[in-house]
Amino acid sequence: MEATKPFTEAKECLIWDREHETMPRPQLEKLQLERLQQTVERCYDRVPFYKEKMDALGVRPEDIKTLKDVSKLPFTTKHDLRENYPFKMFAEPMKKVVRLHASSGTTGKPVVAGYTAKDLDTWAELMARVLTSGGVTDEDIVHNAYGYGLFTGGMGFHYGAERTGATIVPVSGGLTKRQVMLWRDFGATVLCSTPSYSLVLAEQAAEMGLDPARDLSLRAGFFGAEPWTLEMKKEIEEKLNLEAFDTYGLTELIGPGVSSECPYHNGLHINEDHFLVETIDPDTGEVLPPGTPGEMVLTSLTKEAFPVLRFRTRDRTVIVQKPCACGRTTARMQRVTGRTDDMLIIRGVNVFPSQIESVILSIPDLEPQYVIVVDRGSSHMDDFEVLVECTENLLTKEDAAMLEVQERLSRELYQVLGINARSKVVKPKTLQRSEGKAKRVVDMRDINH
Ligand code: DLL
Repeated sequence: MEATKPFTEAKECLIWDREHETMPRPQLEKLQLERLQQTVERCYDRVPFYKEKMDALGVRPEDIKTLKDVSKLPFTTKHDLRENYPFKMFAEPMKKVVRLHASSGTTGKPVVAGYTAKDLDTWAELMARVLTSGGVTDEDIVHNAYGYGLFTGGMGFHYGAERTGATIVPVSGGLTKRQVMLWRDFGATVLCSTPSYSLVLAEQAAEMGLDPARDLSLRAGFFGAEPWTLEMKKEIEEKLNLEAFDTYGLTELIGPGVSSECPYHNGLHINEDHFLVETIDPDTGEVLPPGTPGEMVLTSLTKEAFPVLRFRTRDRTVIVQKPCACGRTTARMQRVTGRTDDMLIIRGVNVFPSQIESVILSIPDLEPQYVIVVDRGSSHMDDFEVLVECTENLLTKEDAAMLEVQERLSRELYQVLGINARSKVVKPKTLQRSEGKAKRVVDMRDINH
């Protein structure tokens, strides 16, 4: 895990809910068990899907006597949630549901999340924890560029920031030039956005002749909703002159607010009093001991409208239970390196987009704007191409320089992946930008063949 120095050394680490975030473990586990038992009972009694699944496994709510007994419960998958679209997973009548959000599913039906008034209150509390763990107080101006709407990012950060007393600027994604003007004019100190959109904003600021260190007041950013490497983090911190905090969550569990980094940057603290975490082997479903890499599985412990048992996130991480120097006792997850279903199999080799991103960002003449295209060639061999933008600086050099960078990229991709990739260095600002989550992989194999 990375370890960098706390960003405000003079300031003690701020904690929003000291009682829960620093609770001694035995007490925390007791609270988790009570909440787990209540959640299982609620699911069994109110959600036919869970009753059927639990009956089929021969498990009843009263069988949950310890936290380990969670492994007796059935998993919930994205597929299960889609099958029960839109409201069949809800444990409360619609009369009690005061808000709906939905995942940004590009294929098929989205996953729909319902919230009671109490769920919204819990969520705002969790988001206040997230922002406070990055040093946000009522003196901050929070520029929120996460999309508002069905996506949970915008409203999640919005109500969390309000709860801390900070001034929230609800900009949402898009109209990039205007965003940069508002950054400067309002004196935003905190940015909330996807990592990829923060780079689009940085690019725009540079185009407008702004130097973040001189002209902007940003000092912290909360980035999540998509995988991003440590190299990407460094790039964002340098380009925007701020400290980047990794923040994680998902629609199925609540939205953002599941876990977030503290100033020690050694993993994301999981809000364990609200979410029970396990790691499993994605192939066998077997529960793995803490410290072992695997797929993260989450159970909601306090949700009323849309409780979820053992949700298979598909996100790959490692859970660490050691206490942290910030004072929190909650377990930490390492930054998510990718999803188990993001893995590309190219000519029989497993390739993770994050490996490619690391290689690109280790080459100084390349920008963090890239796209990976996989197709099936005429000989039925997978064709694999990586397109990356170069810096303006490289353009000023001779043509040979561009070719040299391209060759270096191909060589280093081969060293890391063990297969040949065609790499193509393109001019700056030619690849498509996104206002939310970036689309880095275009896999034509399923579409064309
Ligand atoms: O992305 C919620 C969110 C909004 C999180 C704003 C953080 C900030 P979904 O659209 O349901 O919810 O997508 C959830 O995004 O399963 C991960 O694969 C990925 N993801 C979320 N945060 C991170 C992160 C929101 N910090 C899916 N690092 C999750 C890596 C992340 N991947």
